[in-house]
Amino acid sequence: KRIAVIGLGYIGLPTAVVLAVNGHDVTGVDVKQSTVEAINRGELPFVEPDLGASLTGTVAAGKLRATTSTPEAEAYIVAVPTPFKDGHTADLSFIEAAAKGIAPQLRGGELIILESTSPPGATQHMADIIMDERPDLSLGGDASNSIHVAHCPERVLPGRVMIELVENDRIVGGLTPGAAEMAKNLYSSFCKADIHITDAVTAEMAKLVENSFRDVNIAFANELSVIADKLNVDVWELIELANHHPRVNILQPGPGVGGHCIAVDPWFIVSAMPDDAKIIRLARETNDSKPQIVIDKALTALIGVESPTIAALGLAFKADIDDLRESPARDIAGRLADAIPNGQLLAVEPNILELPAELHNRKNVRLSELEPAIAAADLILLLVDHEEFKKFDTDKLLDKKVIDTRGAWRQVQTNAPALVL
Ligand code: SAJ
Repeated sequence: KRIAVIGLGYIGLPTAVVLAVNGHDVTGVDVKQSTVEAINRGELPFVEPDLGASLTGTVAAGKLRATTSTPEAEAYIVAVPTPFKDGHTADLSFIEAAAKGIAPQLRGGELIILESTSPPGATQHMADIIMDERPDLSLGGDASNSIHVAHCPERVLPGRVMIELVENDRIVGGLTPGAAEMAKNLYSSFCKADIHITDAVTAEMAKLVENSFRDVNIAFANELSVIADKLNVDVWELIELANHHPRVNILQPGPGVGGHCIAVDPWFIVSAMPDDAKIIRLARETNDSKPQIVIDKALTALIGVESPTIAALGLAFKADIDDLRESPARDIAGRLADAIPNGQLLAVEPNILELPAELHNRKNVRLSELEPAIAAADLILLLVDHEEFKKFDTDKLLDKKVIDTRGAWRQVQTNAPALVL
């Protein structure tokens, strides 16, 4: 099939490559000239394991090319960003722009799939825009001027995209049953797992609900951590014990929830249904309040220390990755540094070579190795449970103040009792 993939980011580009590897004739479309040029040279514009070689191969074989304008195709896959605008509402302008680019190319018979994570109703909205531009077409049905629109959310984990694109189950929601069938056929050309068919709004909600489920469950653990702290109870022991019950499975508390999915997607439900999505909203607020709780705890531990040194261990949004986007650890490090103008913050992040600009530009923040940071610190604040930190010899912490937000060092018995949060 001739397929156009609109948006060549961390979902669109791997999808374009996988389609090309599986024999389709693929054109990638992106507004960014430098991305288009890199792809046409067979080069990856970002890091993703196993993607580079397939990209180079499919470009060299003439199965994949990139351009800045939408071509004629039999199927279109829209994988553009849906950021926030005005607080926590989804900005659909990139989807709208993609729809306006596709509309003039249509002749009837085409399949248009929205992959971007979207609030309920976005697929219909995209179809409405196309139909406004092209009143000569009809939505669904068997006529020769019919177009077919579906939603197929991505659910891959960055770092494992090339594996999960092939191995994860997919959900395909059609605006019409015919559109869902057509989308299922297209995805089954590369997806080896089950493809489940539903309507478009259910598919939109499925993606948002998966991430909200995780967010709500992490919020429960984070709330427990605050309650347990006040009761002088070790929250990790508490959760471990409760989880021995056959129907209980509590997640892990931490310094907050980061990344660009779990901390974002629940808001799309809340802003669509503000009066009804009460638990989902409270979970978001609970998780977002955790960085300030960690900061307060750290500053309390440092009362009386004239010019304190804090070792902040980890800046990434979760363990063993280099991704600092929407990271609570990074947020905490910056705000803590501001709160100790006479002190210094030694940031330890083994997965990066230099600090992000906003930390680098603060005079009292430095990137440090683990051992010297711990030796110099008045307070050790463990923010991410990276492997390096977990295997650190905790005997070296015995006379230190420690706040372990991840429960990685639960066994530490320090003279100044560990402040476990
Ligand atoms: N976290 C906790 N406690 C836990 C688990 C996670 O505090 O018990 C924190 C992490 O430290 C991190 C955040 O939550 O800051 C999110 O991490 P994650 O590993 O739960 O998820 P992501 O954001 O890397 O990827 C998620 C995945 N969704 C689900 O597991 C339901 C992934 O499958 C999705 O494809 C991805 O979001 C996405 O693109 O939506």
